[in-house]
Amino acid sequence: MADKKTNYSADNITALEGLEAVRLRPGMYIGSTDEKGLHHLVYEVLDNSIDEHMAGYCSHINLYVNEDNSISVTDNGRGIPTGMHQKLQKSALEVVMTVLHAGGKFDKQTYQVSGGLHGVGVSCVNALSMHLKAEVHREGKVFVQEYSKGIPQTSVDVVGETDKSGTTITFLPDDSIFSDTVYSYETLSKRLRELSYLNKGLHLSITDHRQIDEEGNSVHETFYSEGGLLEFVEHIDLQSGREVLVRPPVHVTGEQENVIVEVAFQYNKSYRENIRSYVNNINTVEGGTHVNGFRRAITHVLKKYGDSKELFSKAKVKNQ
Ligand code: 0RA
Repeated sequence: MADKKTNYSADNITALEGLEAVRLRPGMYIGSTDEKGLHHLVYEVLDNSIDEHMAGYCSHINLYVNEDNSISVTDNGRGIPTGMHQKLQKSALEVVMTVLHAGGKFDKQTYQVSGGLHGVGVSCVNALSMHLKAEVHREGKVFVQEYSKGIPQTSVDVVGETDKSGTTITFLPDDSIFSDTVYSYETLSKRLRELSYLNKGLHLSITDHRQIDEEGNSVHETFYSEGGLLEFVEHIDLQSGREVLVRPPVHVTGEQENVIVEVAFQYNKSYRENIRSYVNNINTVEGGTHVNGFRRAITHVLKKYGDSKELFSKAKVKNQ
């Protein structure tokens, strides 16, 4: 058996190599290094907090765009574990933040998973940040660790006491990697609104410290949906001004083999269908078997009903 010391340094090298790979080919991990990739960093961090909501432990997630275009995401979940990771002999927090694919959760058996576009985890965000600070409130203590380009600059330090639990991640994207380092309020708030409909019962907020209103307050919005998808469908028709024919939207949900499926739809006076599909909070713009399945099912049901009532044969006679 190899001794502990050798293993420890070997693990360290692996972690560094992983982060170096991310910095060498960021596109492979976050899609691109343009404005899209820049925003993807935020979505990746949000994902971890949303997972915590899906697990039933987090009700509030706040996003802050700071004056220097750094981002803070806070949640009131259980907090990233800070205890010793037995195998790697370092704080679990450091493992989550620095080991590629360690991810937010150590076991992904839980069936609800909010996936980032590439689902690469917060360590990628860390690797691509000039500076990142993780602050965890857990078990009565406040833990902090700071990193630069993914490399720890401090140990996991206890900096105070707390009666709350949760995680705050603050990061400044590396301007030697990203062609654009200015966050778009519109893009971020649009995503938060969407996430609130996709995750009913979750309170989300955005605060932009770069934009101060007449009263001296930072621009701020909150998003919350009690009805989830049903309200999303109502919102989409309301926003586009399309006249709704049947209220409220049809809303169906079911679960099979640990896969939860939810559908909401309504008819309006337009002749164009407008389908939006998501898998694990991600907009599947090219559709997929989930969308095809829905189409088949609704066509089947309407045809069966129409046939049984002889609606189609009657309609045909009328048209001749
Ligand atoms: C692993 C295990 C547990 C929580 C988390 C990760 C966690 C990660 C993130 C990332 C952002 N916010 C987060 N909140 C929680 C559960 C540990 C336990 O049993 O208490």
